[in-house]
Amino acid sequence: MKNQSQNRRQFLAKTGKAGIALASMPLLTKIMPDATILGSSDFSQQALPYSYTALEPYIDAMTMEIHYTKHAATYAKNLADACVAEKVDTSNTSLSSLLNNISKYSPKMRNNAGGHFNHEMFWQLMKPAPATTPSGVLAEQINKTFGSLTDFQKAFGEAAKARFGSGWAWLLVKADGSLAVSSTPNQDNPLMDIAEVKGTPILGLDVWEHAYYLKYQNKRPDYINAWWNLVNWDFVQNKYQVAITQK
Ligand code: MN3
Repeated sequence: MKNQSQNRRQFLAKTGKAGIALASMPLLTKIMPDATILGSSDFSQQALPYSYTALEPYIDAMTMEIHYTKHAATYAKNLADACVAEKVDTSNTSLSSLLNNISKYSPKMRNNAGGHFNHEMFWQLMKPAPATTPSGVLAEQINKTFGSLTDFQKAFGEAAKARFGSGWAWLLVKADGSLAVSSTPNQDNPLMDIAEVKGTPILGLDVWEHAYYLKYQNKRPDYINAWWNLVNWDFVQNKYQVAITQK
């Protein structure tokens, strides 16, 4: 009898915890089980750090919802499929090391590993307005490399505007620790061994039409200018610190 009642208490404790865990799960993960089937968080879609409306008026709620639940979720799902097909052990491989060796894999892996990495970073490097500015060593390095924050934004904006078709603009830390601006086509990024300019991305802007067309239509430059109001410079600063520490 004692054992039975202990078992019952343990059962209740366990299911009680499970109930709480389920209740506190973000709604988005609940409706997209496919995106979370992989063990390592690097490989699965994480919850958005804010609501779909949080970035308005610069990025509208419908764009955010479609971008996150359709486009980005599909990259995560296709990445999972590619990892199974190409025998990548996701419990034992980091996404960045996969990207470093992407030339050894299929175009499907390249497009979706890049797409997943890029979007996971993109959600985090934005935050609701008001706009902030970089500080500390990152601010110093931006001034040293580009002249000023405005000059950096101009160079980055040019890279974003000049990218023909779909792609990304980047601020990255190169192997020698210096900063550079680049752009990549499609879902490529500077971590890939096939990238023209290689390094660790610390800021990236999605210039695929799906990222801005509902609100800005053909006016990509207006989207780029508005986006500076959303950059989470604390996140970029942290990425920078980690990147230069690892050099
Ligand atoms: Mn996108």
